[in-house]
Amino acid sequence: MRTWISFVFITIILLTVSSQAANIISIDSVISYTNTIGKVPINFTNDVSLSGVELTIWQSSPEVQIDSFSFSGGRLEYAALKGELIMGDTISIYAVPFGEEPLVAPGTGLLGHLYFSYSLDISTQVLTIDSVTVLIPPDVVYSTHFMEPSRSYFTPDFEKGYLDIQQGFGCCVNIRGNADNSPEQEPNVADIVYMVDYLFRGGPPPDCPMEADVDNLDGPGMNVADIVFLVDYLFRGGADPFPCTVEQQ
Ligand SMILES: [Ca+2]
Ligand SMILES: [Ca+2]
Repeated sequence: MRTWISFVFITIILLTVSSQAANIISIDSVISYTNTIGKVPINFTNDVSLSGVELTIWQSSPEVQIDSFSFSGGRLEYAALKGELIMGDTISIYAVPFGEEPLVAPGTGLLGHLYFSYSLDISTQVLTIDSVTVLIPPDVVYSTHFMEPSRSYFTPDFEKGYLDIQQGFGCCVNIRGNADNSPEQEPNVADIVYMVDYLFRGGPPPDCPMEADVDNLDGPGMNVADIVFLVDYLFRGGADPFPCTVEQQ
């Protein structure tokens, strides 16, 4: 009897899970830092062919701005007719294959990435990203729908997400080592040259002292040990530079 009840219970759970997974848009929950931007993946699953996707979501923090949405690398990147409309704390995203473009075949994967911006001195916080319906009188509605080729549409399941903004430290971004403050952030040989110039040839100091303190020792300044550490990392398979999220020693 107990086995039979367990079987029914598990079957109900499996049916529930599979029906939830059939048509769903889900917002990932990710961590970002006060000294970086926020980048949140949005995924969707559809079990029927779609002729369009519309998603309207809202974020909860007055200190955070929705910066943009990118379809790059996503399942609807190919659609020519797509875009986003930002309305304060809300964004509506749409993609509609048209002309000779194929419909969105059943499947699962990335819709795109939502980008958030905020000031360096933002307080640490967790913001909610949830679906919303926006009515603009007299007759415009932004909502969340999957469109079918028959021109009918339906509301998929939705899974909200969170952006957890944690404390970063100062000017440093990602891992340390970008001593010359170049836009690509990843350390390379130009940063070694910059550090050598500074220490031994009267060159300018790093804009961000933490970027040059790659070994997180004897900071906040830098010394030759930081250069050796970065050379080891780039050319000898050495350890990664310390992340910017570890407070300087
Ligand atoms: Ca650099
Ligand atoms: Ca150091």
